[in-house]
Amino acid sequence: EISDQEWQRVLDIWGQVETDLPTHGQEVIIRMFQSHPETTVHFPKFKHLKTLDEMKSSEELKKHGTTVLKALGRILKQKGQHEAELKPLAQSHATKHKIPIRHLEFISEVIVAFFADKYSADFGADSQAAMRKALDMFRNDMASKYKEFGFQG
Ligand code: HKL
Ligand code: NA
Repeated sequence: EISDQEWQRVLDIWGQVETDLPTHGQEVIIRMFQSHPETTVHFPKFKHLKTLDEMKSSEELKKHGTTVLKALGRILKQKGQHEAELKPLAQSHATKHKIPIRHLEFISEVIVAFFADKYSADFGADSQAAMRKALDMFRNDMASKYKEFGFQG
């Protein structure tokens, strides 16, 4: 159960993230690739990006990061009432991209750690805990939907 105050904390930090989605999105994807290199297997289109500089220079990577954060923001703003937003996302990640739940856990960890680094003053322990709860809920609901689509994740 996520309280109104916890959702408020989540959406407060999201307001800051939304001031520059491309930069935040790029950083999330790059940190995920670097801390969990096995996540790169899902992206043949980024296979040519070997170095950090190459990743940073890729407009396509930045664009992908932007759309991911846009989609995540749309979901978080539903404050748990996200069935309509989640279903098509779960379907594509289960049946088309075949993304293990474990990898959703990686990106969740990366998001919390990155925001904690970047917004140390405005994203303290309570806000981090609230964001973790929201991302846990997102992931649990993705996992249930995965099963409906016949993917064990
Ligand atoms: N993706 C998300 C969100 C996530 C924070 C969790 C999210 C939100 N995705 O070709 C595509 C691939 C996508 C998308 C198009 C692809 C490969 C892929 N995604 C991989 C992943 C991984 C594996 C590292 C993880 C952890 C992850 C997590 C949102 Fe993800 N993704 C898309 C999207 C949207 C922007 C698109 C799909 C659009 C869609 O499904 O429309 C019905
Ligand atoms: Na994309």
